[in-house]
Amino acid sequence: MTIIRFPNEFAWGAATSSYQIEGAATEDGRSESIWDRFSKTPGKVEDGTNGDVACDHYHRFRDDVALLKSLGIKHYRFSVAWPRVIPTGRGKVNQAGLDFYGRLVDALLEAGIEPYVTLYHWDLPQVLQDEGGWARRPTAEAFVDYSRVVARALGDRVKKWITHNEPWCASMLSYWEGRHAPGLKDYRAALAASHHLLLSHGLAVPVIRAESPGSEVGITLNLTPTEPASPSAADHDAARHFDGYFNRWFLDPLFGHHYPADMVADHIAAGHLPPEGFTEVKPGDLEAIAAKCDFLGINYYNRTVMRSGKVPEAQNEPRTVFLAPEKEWTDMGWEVHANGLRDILTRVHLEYRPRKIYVTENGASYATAPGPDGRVKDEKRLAFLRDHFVAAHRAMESGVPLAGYFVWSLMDNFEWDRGYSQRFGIVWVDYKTQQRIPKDSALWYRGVIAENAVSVP
Ligand code: IFM
Repeated sequence: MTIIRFPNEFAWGAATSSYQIEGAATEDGRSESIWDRFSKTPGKVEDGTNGDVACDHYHRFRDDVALLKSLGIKHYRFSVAWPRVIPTGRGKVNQAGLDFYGRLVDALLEAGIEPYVTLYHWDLPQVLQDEGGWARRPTAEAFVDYSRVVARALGDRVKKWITHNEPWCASMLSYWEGRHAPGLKDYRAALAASHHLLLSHGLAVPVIRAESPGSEVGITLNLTPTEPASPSAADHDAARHFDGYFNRWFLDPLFGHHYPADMVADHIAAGHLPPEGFTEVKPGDLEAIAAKCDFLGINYYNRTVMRSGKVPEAQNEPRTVFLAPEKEWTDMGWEVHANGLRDILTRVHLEYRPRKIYVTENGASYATAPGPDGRVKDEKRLAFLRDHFVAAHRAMESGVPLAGYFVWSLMDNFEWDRGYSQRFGIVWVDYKTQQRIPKDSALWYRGVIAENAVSVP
């Protein structure tokens, strides 16, 4: 056994998001979000389900806080639902909705758990989508006002803020690939959405700091190390393009480097942008987006290996291939590749130099259910997490300023277009009874946190 120790102040946590766990979709004045609309549109969610009830966390949050405490988890990342706080998108605040988060934060603090609040994890009020959503600039302005309201209400107690979760998903996956709400397939709109998401982040950073003195503010990106499937020039170019589409399109402007020129050229050539370029970008926008943050959140799930050539069924022109055999894929069909975490952390550190990094999500979907003894023996998830913790530690050894790690997810929940068919939780949720059962991975994680170390056979 090798024992790998983490720094004393390392933040071990777990993460969730509002639409995926809260339920209570119409309670206390919450309005419709784009995910309510999308999930209730036939054919959009694999198993035809939605987040109306989900894990019923809205009613059971005190038990869930007790669960976190019993697992020794001292850092908890959750998101605030915009349609609860400002049901009309902008304007009047719904105090009942806001109060829910005040109660949650108080319960966490009382249990000795630090809250990390994500302001936007995809549940845009539908009323704003009706105006064009993130494809339109006024949504960015509305986000800044909403951020001010939440930071003002919680900012005395919350000291870690994440503006957005995975803007790639909120733009490209949602407006171009059409797989997430609002389900559009319009590249121009996706590019506009990406810009307005980033702009809203940059404009919100100083507002949050002003409302929540002494707090740390950052943004979370989902990143994937990208490599060519072969040494051919065509595969290299496919990898360059995908890296630009997924990683650099967001990293570069956030760290003051403008949108990547090769990608702007590709988009103009493909007709996704007009010959004049990215006209949504107005004077001052890039300076705003590059607002200095206290940390960068990175969500890592898998690497991407690119093979050139168009695939008719994919929106995404070049083909993504997995090099590992199928037995090393999770139930999502994602390859297990722990070293990719070390690679992406090291790359971001060397190329962009964020002050501090958190892994704000990492985890795996495996369906492992309770056995006759009620125990959930999710060995694959445990091994997945262990190997990724080790990969993160290797990155720290080479200088990456990694401050914490949030397992995705605290509990099984609504996995977007895959519905309840995918289980990412370290805690099993029985959706009929709402019973929670910590899986073996959760019990093992409790030991990791207690020891602040990972034992590797
Ligand atoms: O469930 C999602 C989460 O909402 C955002 N990051 C990826 C997870 C797994 O797909």
